[in-house]
Amino acid sequence: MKLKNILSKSVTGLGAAVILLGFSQCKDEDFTDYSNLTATNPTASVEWTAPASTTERDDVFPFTITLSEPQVVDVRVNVSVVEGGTATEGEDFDIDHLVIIPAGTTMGSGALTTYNDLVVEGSETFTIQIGDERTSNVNLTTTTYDVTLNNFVSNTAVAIYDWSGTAMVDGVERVFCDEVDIDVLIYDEAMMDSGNYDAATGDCPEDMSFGTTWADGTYYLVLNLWSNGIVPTDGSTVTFPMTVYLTRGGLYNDVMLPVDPAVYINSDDAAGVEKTLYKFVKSGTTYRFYDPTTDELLFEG
Ligand SMILES: [Ca+2]
Ligand SMILES: [Ca+2]
Repeated sequence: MKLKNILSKSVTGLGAAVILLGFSQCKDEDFTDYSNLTATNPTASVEWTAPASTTERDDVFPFTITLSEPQVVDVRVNVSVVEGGTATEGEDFDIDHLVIIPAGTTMGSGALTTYNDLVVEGSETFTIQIGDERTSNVNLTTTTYDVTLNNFVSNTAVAIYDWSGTAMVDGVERVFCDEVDIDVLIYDEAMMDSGNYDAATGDCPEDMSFGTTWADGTYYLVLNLWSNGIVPTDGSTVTFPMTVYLTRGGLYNDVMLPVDPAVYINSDDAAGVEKTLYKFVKSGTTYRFYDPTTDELLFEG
């Protein structure tokens, strides 16, 4: 063998030994690193006082998901609405659909938001599920929560007194709301003015609230003509009919109460004339309207 070849083989052998040594060292290092990166298999627990049964209202019900130990990757937990409920997501409630527990931490949070409304309806239900088959890197028992939203009923009823309309007077169209100011006064059982002037303004229509601030008892709702700018020159009579609507959030909407035409205010009436529209009896949160002449019950609710 020529000297040149021997030297060459020796150099090659030395190089191979160095490479082997280096590879061996790298392998040890890699093993150590991978060992540190190995994900553990933590458990997750949900803490949530879900509103099993609640009157619908604007509220937030937060929940948290806690890991037994932090992870090197984000843990993602899906939250879903189980099909079959009668409540409508986006109208009656909203729910966070994804909870992320960031890498290196042990807690993520989400919330259920419920909404109040004045819609007349029954109770509504829905079911929230936390966790599903997509949950990875964590042991989480999928849990469902049933929620019942009971219909909200307002304690306040609102009456609208409306005499809007028009009439041709002396060849000109006249607008009642513009020229006739009617108030609705509240008299007590002894026919004394109660001093509640909610419906004694310049508005047309007028509105009045019946609520828990009223003492139980009997009242009279009295039409009062404040001013009238419509007086036909030929002495004829123009009638300003009154329409009454009653609304109570969650219970009824725009119920039209009967009005005896005998109490309509006319162009012949002088300012200050009064005509009794209803007898009204408040008993707790039950409101009753009676014909003031016959005492017939016209509406209760
Ligand atoms: Ca409702
Ligand atoms: Ca008025």
